[in-house]
Amino acid sequence: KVRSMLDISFPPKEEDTSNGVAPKLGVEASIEHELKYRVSANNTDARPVKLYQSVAWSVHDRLVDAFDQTQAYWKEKDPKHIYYLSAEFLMGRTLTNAVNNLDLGGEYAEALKKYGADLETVATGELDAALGNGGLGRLAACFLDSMASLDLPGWGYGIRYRYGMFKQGVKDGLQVELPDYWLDNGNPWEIRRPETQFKVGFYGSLEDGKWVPGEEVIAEAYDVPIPGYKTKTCGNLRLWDALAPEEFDLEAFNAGDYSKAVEQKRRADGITAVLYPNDATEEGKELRLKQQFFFVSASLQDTIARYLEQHKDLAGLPDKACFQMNDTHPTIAVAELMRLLIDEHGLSYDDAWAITTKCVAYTNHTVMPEALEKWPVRVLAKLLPRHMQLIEQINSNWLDSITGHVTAKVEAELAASDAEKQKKAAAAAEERKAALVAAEAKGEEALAAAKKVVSEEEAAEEKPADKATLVEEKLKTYSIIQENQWTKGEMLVNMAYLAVVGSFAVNGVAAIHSEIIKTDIFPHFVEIFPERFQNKTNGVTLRRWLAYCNPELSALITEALGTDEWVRDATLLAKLKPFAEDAAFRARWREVKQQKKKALAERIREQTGYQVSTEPMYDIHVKRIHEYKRQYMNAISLIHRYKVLKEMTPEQRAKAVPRVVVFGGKAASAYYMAKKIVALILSIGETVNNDPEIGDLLKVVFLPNYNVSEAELIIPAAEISQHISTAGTEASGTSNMKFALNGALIIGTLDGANIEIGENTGFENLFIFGVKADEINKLREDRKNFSDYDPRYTAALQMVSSGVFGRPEYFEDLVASITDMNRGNDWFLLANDFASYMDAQDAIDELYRDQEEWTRRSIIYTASNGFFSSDRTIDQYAREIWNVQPTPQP
Ligand code: GLS
Repeated sequence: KVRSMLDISFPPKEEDTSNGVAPKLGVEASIEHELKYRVSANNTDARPVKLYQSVAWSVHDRLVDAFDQTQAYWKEKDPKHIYYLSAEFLMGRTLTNAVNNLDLGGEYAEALKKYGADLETVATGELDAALGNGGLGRLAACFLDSMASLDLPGWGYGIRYRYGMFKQGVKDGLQVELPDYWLDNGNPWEIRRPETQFKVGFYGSLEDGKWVPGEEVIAEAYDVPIPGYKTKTCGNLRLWDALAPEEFDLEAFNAGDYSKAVEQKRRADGITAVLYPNDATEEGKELRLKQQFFFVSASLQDTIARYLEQHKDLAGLPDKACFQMNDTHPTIAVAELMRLLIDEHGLSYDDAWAITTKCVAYTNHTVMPEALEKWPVRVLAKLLPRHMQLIEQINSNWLDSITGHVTAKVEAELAASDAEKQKKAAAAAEERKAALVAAEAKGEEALAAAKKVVSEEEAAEEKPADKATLVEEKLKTYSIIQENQWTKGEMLVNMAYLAVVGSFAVNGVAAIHSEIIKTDIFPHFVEIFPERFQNKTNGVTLRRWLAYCNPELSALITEALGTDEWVRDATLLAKLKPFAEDAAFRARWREVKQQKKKALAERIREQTGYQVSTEPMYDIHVKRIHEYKRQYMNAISLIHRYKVLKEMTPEQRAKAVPRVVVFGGKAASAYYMAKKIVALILSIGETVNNDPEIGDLLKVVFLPNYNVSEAELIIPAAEISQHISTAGTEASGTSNMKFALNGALIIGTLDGANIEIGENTGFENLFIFGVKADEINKLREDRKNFSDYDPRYTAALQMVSSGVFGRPEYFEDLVASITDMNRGNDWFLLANDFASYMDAQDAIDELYRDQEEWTRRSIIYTASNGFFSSDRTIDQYAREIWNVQPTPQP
């Protein structure tokens, strides 16, 4: 008898079902085992990286244990799950976080002594997993950590991009983009699941109402275990890779056509190749939609398949699953869930709609028009014909359902204006009558002329508006499918509208933002379902963003509070407040900051060659480069600062407050102005940092390749941090929270979460400046006649234009974008805010002279901002949107 694989019993019949090496080998032995067998480090000189890999694999095994146990437990208990659908998860490094969340820090530190290494150094062998652009993707990563730490049954679902966010380099004073080979050294943090695959179709046609895709790819799962903090719970991030259904076309190969033979594979590879391809071209657009549909379809199929393993009736799906759509990127989920329920599982349209709208919720993360996705109907209909058909049906049902409401609204408006109009019309008719009587008295000819005038007037008189037309016009503003306002005749699907109609909850990410989406983006939807709109102010995980990135400060906090419970319960940080008044404690607080500044100074030297002192104030401005975030305004202020320092006498200079100003952030490769802003900062640095007259009084550093790991180094070193977006533009911001928790003071506008940070910390402790969100529209209107330029501002721009920082022609259109009425006209209102920004900067210098008061405030910041723990945010989502319960293992 030939034995088959099926004869092998699994799990092993003996009592040992403990899964692998971890429980059998202690930490030290497991590292040794991995070093020798898994990464084969003998006889190679790549031992430092191999040591990281071995440690990572050793931790991996322990994670797998926690993961298997959690998932088995949840399967048995069958609680409702939250599925967080996101095109981005900006995870950064995993090692330190995993070891500490598993509470194995001590054991690993001990084991590594043998190699003369510490965990911190070994951790630098890991490449960042940069599967996200910035705040939105990092928020998703923080949320996963909090979900697991709160024992909430939840998975993330996303895409396993082979190339993450590009690496940023600097060459000849400009940003250059390099590919991010993050999987190069293998990835110990993922588990490939060839047994979990789903087909995802594209293109094709509808035959007898049924979709026959013209192209199919296979989605294959990779699981990334997400350990909660000091709990047995280990959640999951499931990322999809795309495979060709037939990797290799043998027929084509035999016919001599090698390139055709691998064509399918090439096409499948393209889908998961790179994070957010360039959006500017048609091909790019289609590929992005393909990515979105690819991961959404696989995730929904996967969830439904697991549900059906344990349940028969899909009507119960909303009791077991909630899909949170992270921005509009996964919005096609609304149509795909409908398709799966109707076409694959035989439900009626109405039943499917009832289920969908109980399962799906939507978070809006931006009010910037260019980021609110609208897909051309043409593109959608070609790539996903069945989905386009469903969207049309959803839209038509939606418009039908509100026609009554809209008609009543039109009638009310008409009634209001009718009375007024009738009065006017009656008066006009009287006048005309009088004119005819007067003309008649003058004879035949005059009467004929008057009659002509009257009939012309009557014809020109405003006809009562046609109600039906008004209703039709108004309905268009609610429609999911709309005409492109720029390209007449092109129809677009407004994905945000589809998301609102298809979801049972819609939320913004900070209090002000959640108001703005109600008043400016979706006001007409608020009329229909006011209860759907909520706020969930963002948060950050205190594990990564305080406990692990700043162990020195954490130790001090723990010592003061007499417990490290604050890592789990951030409200306890409030108990630090009295320590702000303790001079000895303040001295120790400063010592920690000094240590972190030293580490950053070392990094700056390594990356840029600039030697910076650790004495000056560390002033940090790190985030994606964007006009609305106004790094440019900061740059202009630094030119002014430089000019002032140059003009000072030596006595005056001796009294100046020295600063090291650090910028970091990537400009999207196709974002013309953002790249020029990077270049300007680099040029200012080049001039200022090499000016012997200036010395340590001012250094302007652009630290390349800002990413999660750099942030972990930079944020603890900050003394002041800048969050200076034009009011009303930054939905929330999350680095502001990280800086505040690490005791950096904030200079900022009344925008996003700055406002709530101010409320918690006391506005008097922040440096707030600038116009308010509700003034913006009028100020933009007034820009046409703006002339009130601050002379410091004009002089600084003059220095750019005259070439003080080199390449004046290159910076010409950057300057024009904020000075020329016809070329941008300062859309983000730098000129309006500059003077108050400078006042705030002066106040910062003044306060820094008083180190005791400065440190006091720094402690207050940490003590006041526990609210911004993502545990609090996730707890609110779980209670107020998801209805998902903590399910810890006993
Ligand atoms: C963003 C916003 O711009 C940020 O203000 C916000 O903090 C973040 C997370 O909610 O989402 N939206 C976006 O498209 N990218 C972001 O970082």
